[in-house]
Amino acid sequence: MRLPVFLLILFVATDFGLRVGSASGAEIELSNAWLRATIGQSNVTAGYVVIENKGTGEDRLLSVHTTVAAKTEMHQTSTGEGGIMRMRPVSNLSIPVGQAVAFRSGGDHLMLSGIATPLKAGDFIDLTLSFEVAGDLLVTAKVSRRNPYP
Ligand SMILES: [Cu+2]
Repeated sequence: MRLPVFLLILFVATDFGLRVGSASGAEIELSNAWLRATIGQSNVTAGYVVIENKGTGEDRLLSVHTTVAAKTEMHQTSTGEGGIMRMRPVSNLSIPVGQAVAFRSGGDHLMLSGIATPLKAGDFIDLTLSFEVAGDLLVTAKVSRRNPYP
């Protein structure tokens, strides 16, 4: 009797999750994820991903997590006085309908710190992006010295 009950619970839970997801109107697509390979013994690096909202409702990126870094922040880059680039962490990021928000080299980026093991070119690292509406989405990032999606 145990197995059918378990399957029923799983089915109900999955069905409920799908309904919540489709009612919200947010449909998030993640692409071009990559992390810059760490240099020497450095324990920080930047990450990049394109987030596209193909749904009918706004969504919001709340946090990013990966097991290889103690902390992953969303950083916005701006050019200040004298053309000096500054970056500051933001607590969340709006993903408007029909738009693609890109973390890209030279612009907004993910900032990974507390990396215990160096990230080598050719590695693949899973990132979990938590959205207000779409929930947790997983994307696999390629580790590279330069943008592998030119
Ligand atoms: Cu940064």
